[in-house]
Amino acid sequence: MKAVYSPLHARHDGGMELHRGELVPCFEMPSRADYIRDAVTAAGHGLTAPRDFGLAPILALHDAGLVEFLRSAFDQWKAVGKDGFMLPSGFAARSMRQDVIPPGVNGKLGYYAFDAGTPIVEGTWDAAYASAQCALTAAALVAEGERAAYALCRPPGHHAAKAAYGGYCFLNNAALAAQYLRDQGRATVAVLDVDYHHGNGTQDIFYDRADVLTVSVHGTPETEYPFFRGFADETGTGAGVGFNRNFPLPRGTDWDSYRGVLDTALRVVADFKPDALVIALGVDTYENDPISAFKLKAEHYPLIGAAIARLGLPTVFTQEGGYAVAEIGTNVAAVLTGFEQGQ
Ligand code: FKS
Ligand code: ZN
Repeated sequence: MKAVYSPLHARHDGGMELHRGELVPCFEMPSRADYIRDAVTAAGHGLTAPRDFGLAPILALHDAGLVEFLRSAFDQWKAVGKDGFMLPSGFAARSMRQDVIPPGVNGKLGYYAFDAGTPIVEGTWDAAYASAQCALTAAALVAEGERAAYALCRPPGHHAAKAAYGGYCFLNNAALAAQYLRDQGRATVAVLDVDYHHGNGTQDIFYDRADVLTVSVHGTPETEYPFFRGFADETGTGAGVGFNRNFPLPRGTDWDSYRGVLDTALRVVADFKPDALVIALGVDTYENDPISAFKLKAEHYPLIGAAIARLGLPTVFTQEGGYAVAEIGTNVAAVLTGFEQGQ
């Protein structure tokens, strides 16, 4: 399948993130995309550049204030004499006002961010915008008749909510792909998120809608990031009740326990009878991932791809997480190859 890739991803090189009480070099680093690009190319998936769909699809899903902040954040940072990378130092948590958007850049950081692990640098907007265009382009390829397409999105997207960014994510690439397919006449679309972390942003964006089913299989928020979303009792609101499903799993989950839950999640998707599918593809479920705690092995990624293919749906893959950098490319390529061989 075609792999949509932009070298602009490299403009986002975050520097340091706050991780378990320490500032450490970002796990979400540019070389991730280089490894993936090389491995998917070697596996025979031809690279293609993104088209430019502009800001309209982004503004259709994300709050205009968030988008404007992401666009201008680093300029505001420079205007107060700063350089390097931006992290928030105070959040609009319980007891704090949500209805006042702070005028200053440090206040805005804490207003729009939900963690201190997602630095913004000078090139972040360019990279996030290009990443979103990669997802939209992959969706367009599928809308135009390809069975499947892969968007090599970096930065990732599934934590980015309507009006908040975090978890290394700024714009929700998977949600943009799903909405694009809706806009091209697919009446119903499912998003299945197999990243190690709960896809809280995608859930947020579609939480009150019945036309886009969101399903996520992930490390339990009892112990895992993003901690405050991803529980099984989050099933949707209003018209969306029943159209969000979460499958939290404990640390240490291996393939034998994972496969049955993946099958259940795939059955939920199949029962919805969607016209198209978006897979939020993280390979941080891998046993050697430095920030995650599942125990999947390289041999399991083709099986995931084949199981997804058996749904028989037009499918867009968006790249999400995976931090065992040297193995990330082969694991991603294995999913895509498994999909093609399993279809
Ligand atoms: C800060 C605390 C924990 C956040 C983990 C983010 C995981 C991101 C991801 C994505 F797909 F979005 F990239 N870090 N150090 O893997 O879900
Ligand atoms: Zn993840």
